[in-house]
Amino acid sequence: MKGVVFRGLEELVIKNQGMSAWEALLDKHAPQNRVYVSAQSYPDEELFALANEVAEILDKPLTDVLRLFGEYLFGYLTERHQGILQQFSDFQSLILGIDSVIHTEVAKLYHEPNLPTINSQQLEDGRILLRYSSRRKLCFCAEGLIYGAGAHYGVKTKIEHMQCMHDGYEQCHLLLTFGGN
Ligand code: MNH
Ligand code: ZN
Repeated sequence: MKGVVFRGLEELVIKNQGMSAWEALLDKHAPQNRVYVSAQSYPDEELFALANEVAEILDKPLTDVLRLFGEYLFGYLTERHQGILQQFSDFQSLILGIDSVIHTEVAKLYHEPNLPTINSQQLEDGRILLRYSSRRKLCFCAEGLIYGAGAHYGVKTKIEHMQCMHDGYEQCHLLLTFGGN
């Protein structure tokens, strides 16, 4: 996972729990003197260990923590890549462009990123079936990113996790229903 993702988590933890909480997390789950550089890659296990401990501290399910993190991450990433966000005029076109535009752009900007495969299919206006697959099974983080995008455009979004890799399926199916402002 790229450092930019760790830095998003770092910012979120420091905002909510303070610097010393973050340092304690690093002490426990990262090598000594770890500094996350956005463009560099770090072990996925390190992110999972950090997220797991945050879940324990907050006494919340890991899924909730990943969803909250994803929601925050959307703003964090788009602030740092404004050119990417500018290509979309609304929520629907952004969701339809995650794979073909956003992650294609990411693949040009970052050296060997580990990206999920996402296929967004419009069913009708206001409904998209999003198929997600990744070795990292970060579908709850994907949910959060989608909520973050909805918040950005002021669009109310409902996500139904119809099937999930965590239940043994090859891909997750997220049914998005959205509309209104
Ligand atoms: Mn995107 C990683 C989903 C928008 C840049 N993205 C991930 C991951 C998920 C994901 C899930 C975690 C890796 C995995 O599952 O294997 N991303 C989304 C979704 C949206 C999205 C559902 C929109 C909604 N992503 C964006 C935007 C940007 C971006 C917008 C940048 C402007 N994503 C990234 C980067 C990574 C990533 C960078 C990290 C890649 C890596 O660590 O190698
Ligand atoms: Zn899932």
